[in-house]
Amino acid sequence: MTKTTHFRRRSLLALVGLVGGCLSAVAAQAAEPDKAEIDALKQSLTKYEDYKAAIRDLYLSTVGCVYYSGEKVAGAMDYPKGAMGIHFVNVASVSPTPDPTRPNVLIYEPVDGGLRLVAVEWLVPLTPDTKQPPKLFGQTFQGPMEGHYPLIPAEFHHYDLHAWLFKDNPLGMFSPTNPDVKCEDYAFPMPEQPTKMVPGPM
Ligand SMILES: [Cu+2]
Repeated sequence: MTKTTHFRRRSLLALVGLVGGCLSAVAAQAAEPDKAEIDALKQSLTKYEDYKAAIRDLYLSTVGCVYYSGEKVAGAMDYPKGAMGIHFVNVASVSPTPDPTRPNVLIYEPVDGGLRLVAVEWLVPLTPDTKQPPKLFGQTFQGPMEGHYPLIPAEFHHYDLHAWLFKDNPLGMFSPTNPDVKCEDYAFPMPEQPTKMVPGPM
């Protein structure tokens, strides 16, 4: 091979690498949530750092601190080892069209005898009119799945999306479980089996 062809090949490879890099940057951007939107949402929810404010707005505690062993079960959700924490659910706000400014669930972690706001969650019921999984912040909801028994009836077939707005999650902001959330040292730890999936829209 002459020096020139060698050089050309290298520049071509570099160019291909550059184009590839740009394309993957675009793809990553599509899935990346809008930071300003997330910041505004966090800001609007900081009042719920006081769980009593959440209760006054009818986000009601489901008491158990939910966590998963990371066990893989066929036909069930793939929940990495970690906790979801204590869900405070505003049932009346649940609708087929999720409101990005109003999550249906506030999630608390038991810390030093108190409750620390760590995450929020949207629940979207699966209905005969469901055409596709809902999306918020560029994220596709997980599911459809049964309700998270025993704290939610199994018959509540739904999609859901978690967002760890108030505590870092090494698995990512939208991972369902957070390995850094602990349910030990709390009166009502609630180990759960990964939730069963159900057939989606036909
Ligand atoms: Cu949850």
